[in-house]
This record gives sequence, C-alpha cells and structure tokens, in this order.
Amino acid sequence: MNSKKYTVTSALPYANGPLHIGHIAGAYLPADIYVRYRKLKKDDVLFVCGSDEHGAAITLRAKKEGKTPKEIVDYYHDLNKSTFKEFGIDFDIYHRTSEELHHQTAQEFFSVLESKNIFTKKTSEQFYDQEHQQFLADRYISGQCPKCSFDGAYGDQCEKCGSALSPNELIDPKSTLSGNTPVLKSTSHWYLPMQDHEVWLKDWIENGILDGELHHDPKQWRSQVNGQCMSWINSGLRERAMTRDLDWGVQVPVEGADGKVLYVWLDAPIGYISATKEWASQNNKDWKDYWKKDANLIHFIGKDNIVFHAIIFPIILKAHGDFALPVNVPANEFLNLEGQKLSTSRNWAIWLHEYLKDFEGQQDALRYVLCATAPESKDTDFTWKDFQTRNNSELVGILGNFINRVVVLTNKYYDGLVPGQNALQDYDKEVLSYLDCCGDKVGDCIENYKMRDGLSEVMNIARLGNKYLADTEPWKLKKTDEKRTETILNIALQISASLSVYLEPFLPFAAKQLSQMLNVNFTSWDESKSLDKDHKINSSALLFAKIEDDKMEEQLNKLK
Ligand code: B3M
Ligand code: ZN
Repeated sequence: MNSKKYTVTSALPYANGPLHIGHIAGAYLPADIYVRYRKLKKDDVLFVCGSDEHGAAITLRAKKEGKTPKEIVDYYHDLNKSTFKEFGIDFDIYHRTSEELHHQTAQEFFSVLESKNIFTKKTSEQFYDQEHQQFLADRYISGQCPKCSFDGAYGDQCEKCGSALSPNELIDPKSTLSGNTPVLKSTSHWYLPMQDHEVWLKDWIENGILDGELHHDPKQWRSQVNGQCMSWINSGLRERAMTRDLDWGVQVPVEGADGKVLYVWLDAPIGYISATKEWASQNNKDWKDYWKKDANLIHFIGKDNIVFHAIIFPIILKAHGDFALPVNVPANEFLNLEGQKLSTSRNWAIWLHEYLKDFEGQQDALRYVLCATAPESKDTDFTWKDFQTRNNSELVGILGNFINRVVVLTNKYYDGLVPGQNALQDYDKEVLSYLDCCGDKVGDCIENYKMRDGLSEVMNIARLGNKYLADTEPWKLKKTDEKRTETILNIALQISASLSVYLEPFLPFAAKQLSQMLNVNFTSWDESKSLDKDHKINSSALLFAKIEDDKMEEQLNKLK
C-alpha cells in the first residue's frame, strides 16, 4: 500500500428522487472507474458518497406528497443505495446527511468558522410566503433568469444556463408553494463574504498555488471547470447566505438561532467528511488521514455543481484550516436522451433501477455505453439505437467474440490446458510487446480522467486479439503445425488474461466472469498476467447477450 491517500467523492444525490443515466454518466461511473483502477494499483483509496437529505427540494416534495421529509429521504436513500450497489458503483461507504454524526460534524465545522469570524451576520429582507407563513428558500422561488431569461429559474440556480443566482436577482419571482408573489420580510443570517477570499482563490484556480506552494497543476483540470470558476470569480465574488429559515436541516449551533438551518450547500459537502468518519469508525482507521493537507481529494460531479465544489467548499475548507483542498474536480458535462435534455419532471429519463429490472444481468452493457459516450468535454446524447448497436457490434461482436473463440479453441484442442509458447515469430513479438505497454496506456487515460479513451484502449486489445487470430488462423494450422498452433493460442490466452484485469474498472461483471472462465484471480494492475503451461481454464460462457429490436421498441414506447 503506498502511503499517498486518495479520497474520492461523488456528488451526494438528493434523496428526493431516483437515479437516472445522466447522474451515472456524470458523477458516479467515472468515479467508480477511477477508484477501481486505484485499488488495482494498490493505492490507499477511499470512495465516499451518500444521500443529500436536506434542502428545500426535499421539503418541497414532502409538502406536495403530504409526507414528512424523513419519509421521503428514507425511501429514496434506500432505493438509491441499493441501485448503486446493483450497478457495481462500489462505494466504501454510502452515508446520509440526516445521520446524527453528520449533524454533529457540520455543526462543529460551522462553530470553527464562526469562532474565526469567517461569516458576517446580516439582517436583510427575504422572500416570505404569507399564505404558508414561511420564508422561501432558493428552491421555493422561481422566476425569470436575469442572465438568459429562462422563466423556470430557481432562486439559487438557473438550470438552463447554469448560472448561480440569488433569489433577489430573479425577475417576477413567484413562490413555488402558493404561486403568489412573495413579500419581503426581514430576517438575519450568516453570510460567507466570498470576496474576501478572491486573491488566494484566483491564484489557486489559475495557477494551482496554495499558501505559496504548488498544490496542483491547473492544466490537469478540465478546461470547462477552470473556465466556469474564472468567469464566476471575474464576475465578482460576493457574500452568500450560509443559513436558511427552514425547519428541516442541520440546526445552526448558535444560541437564539432557532428555526435556522445550515444552507444545504454548506452542509452537504461536509457530508463527505462525516461519511469518512463513519467509514473510519467501522474500519478502525483515522478519518483525518483522508482529509489532512497531503491527501489527494478528488470530487467527481456534474457541471452544475462546479461552483459549489471548486469555489464555495474550498473556501470553507481553507478557512477552517485543517483540511485538504481538492487536487482535481473532474466535472462532466450533461448527457441528453434521444436528443433532448434529461428531465425528471417530464419523466424524460432512463431510471437506473428500472434499467436493472428490464436488462437483468446486463449492467456492463450500460456501463460500457455510458463510458464510451461520456460527456467528458461536451454534452453528449444517449439513444437506445446506439446502445443496441454498441452492445451488439462492440461488446458481443468484438470483446465477447474474441474471448469465446480463445476459450472454445483451448477447450477443444487442449482439453482446457494452456499450451506452451514455442519459437516466437516477429508478429508474436509485436503482439506481446503491444500487450506489455497496454497497462500504462490505459492507466494514463484513467489517471487523466479520460475514461472514454481508457475504455477504447481496452477494446483495442480485444480488436488486436481478433486480428491476431484472423491472421494466424490456428484452426487451419492445427492439423499441419501443432507447435505453431500452441504458440498462437498461448498468446491469445495471454491477451485474454490481460483483459481480465484491464476490463475490471469499466466492466467489473464481465471481468469477474472472464477471470472465472480463465480460472485466474489477478488482484493487481501491474502484476504479471502470464498463464503457466498446463494451467487449467474452465468451460466457455457468453460474456454478453445480443439485444433485439423488440426490446428497443419497448423502451422507446416507455419513454413516449
Ligand atoms: N445534492 C446533487 C445535485 O445538485 C447535490 C450534490 C451535493 S454534493 C455535496 O444534483
Ligand atoms: Zn439562465
């Protein structure tokens, strides 16, 4: 185990709805690929996530459904946790922010900031719904976006143009509770004067400098992340309210602050820390090792969370003083569906728990397509047609076909015993030397958060295998040149053994099945994958099943 520690987080899903493929493509699958790879590299890596259970979006839904917020979050926390697990997103812990441990952690964090006078206390006019007798948090207010005139913008964010907003910026604001125009009523809150942090923050984002030292290489960050942060900073940082008048959330730990809770975007990222504490107590570890200054903190998110993870959370982490700042925030862009924006309200989505039911045992098909079309540098589009084509022509046609031929031939010709490697021809040496540098090639892609490229490098190994068999045609040589046939199948088996490791981060289910077929159990990215002569492999089984047209019709009709 290297001493360097990697703390990898994925955005905490709001526990007020199910997961869809956009969530997975954005913040969860890339993180899972990264963590699985780091674990195979024998790095000390921790993968934390959990439910984000506070905030107005949840109390809104509870009101609408005549339930308590607790009932809402309990249902979706369990659903999302089990759905992630079944899809192979292998968190070390999936915690939740309604846990007492999180409330304590967030309150302690707040108290440290308060004791350092990080906040400014201000009384101001806030939107208040007279019919419901309550102040309106950001999500309770909708109106026209001042930046792009989209008329469904919320008080904290415009989902159309991604701008972070404040409620009083909205044009013609309406309460989402009563539909009335809200009145202004005075209330006091704690504000984070972000403008006070501009100098060091700009240096950190632009040059990767923190406290006079190089913290990270800004060129390693996605350009759209730096871009969004710099435009946010250059448009002028200003104070932002860090508490809200809500009865559901983490109580502000100050005398006389009854009825006030931490702003959800203050408490939620601290959820990564409380999740780490919970995991550490369950595994007899010291949680601080994963958050102190030399830890490699990496936040996997969608682009709508960039400001919260690359500006606001780093400000409070640095202001607190005891924590590491993220070395990277590899945010993905958005995934669209059949040419349209994913929309939970319009039910224009593919829900992950439904996919798992409709395509039982085919998690890897979706993992494959979501990775191969991941919105890493721009928005991309998921279509069922593309899903079917990639599954049938790439997973079945290239990868599954190669593995099947190798395993069938080895069982047929050698009763499942790995044949020896005899005199190598130039072609064999070329194939083996290509194979030798694949581990680094795929690893470099993953370490640079280029999961699409990493996956296509792995598929190139299977393409190479197919070409090698097609060029050498061992099934013809069998009768005339036994030695040559043995060598060809031996090399084809080495290629298969390498695939059983390099596939694992991307397609863990297929990798496991392949390892069982080859009767191997490699646990390290860099260890030798060579199979000894007479190593006994098992019988063949199809890694992937074809997907028929009628199944696609069914899904498209479901969408409409
Ligand atoms: N709950 C998810 C979202 O904005 C939000 C992420 C919190 S990460 C600390 O979709
Ligand atoms: Zn807008």
